Amino acid sequence: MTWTASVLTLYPEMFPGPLGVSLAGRALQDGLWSLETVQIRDFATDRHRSVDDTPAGGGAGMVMRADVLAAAVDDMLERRPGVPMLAMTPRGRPLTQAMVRELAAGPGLSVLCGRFEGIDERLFEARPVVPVSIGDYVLSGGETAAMVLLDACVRLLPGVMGAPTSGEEESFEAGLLEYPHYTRPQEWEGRTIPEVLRSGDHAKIAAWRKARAVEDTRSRRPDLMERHWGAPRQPPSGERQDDEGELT
Ligand code: 6GU
Repeated sequence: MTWTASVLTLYPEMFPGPLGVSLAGRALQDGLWSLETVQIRDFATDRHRSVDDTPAGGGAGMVMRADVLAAAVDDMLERRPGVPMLAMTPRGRPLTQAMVRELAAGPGLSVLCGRFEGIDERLFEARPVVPVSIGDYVLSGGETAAMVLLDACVRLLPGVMGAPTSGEEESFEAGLLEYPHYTRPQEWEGRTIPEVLRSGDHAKIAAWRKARAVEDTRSRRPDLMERHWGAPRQPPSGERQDDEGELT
């Protein structure tokens, strides 16, 4: 069976969006995966087809109703038994490459896209829906987050990526950021490519790449360093200035 993504959303017209072009889009056309969208509003039961209501306890915005979402989720669980059901929300557990690998290895996934201020918490208590976040910032809705998740999964599906090995060395697969890349021209604006990369000595190149991966992970992502290596949170000597703090 084809790996299939079912997206529950109030904005089905956002899909496939960026998933319809390039690598994922070609794979979609080639039938290497499939995508369906479900309009959550179709599961509303009242005259106005409402899917949200004011937050209990007061506050800004609206909250997605548990009853309407549960009806949509139940329909999906019935139609696609055994397929993981996720919900994109900034309150979710952080998406990791390990989760992506696991999802890509399965039959596909169902993903509920949060909107408004959030989702009635009782949905997560009453249904097997796993809340997932793509990072510590707030999006206007879960749809773009679902696209991120699906992109990450689809590129791992058999036959999707050009070179089947290119997933093995990349960022996070070893718990580290990937080493830096270079290509021609050999000299650009007075900057040259590290000499070792032109040496043809594959063992030396591998050692250099590993060292750079460790160095860059230590300086940019001390959290990864700590998680995977148990390393102390301290800057290495000779840390590069441009890796500090601000994005610019
Ligand atoms: Cl999954 N949804 C929304 N709305 N914002 C997010 C997010 C998800 N992950 C990070 N920010």
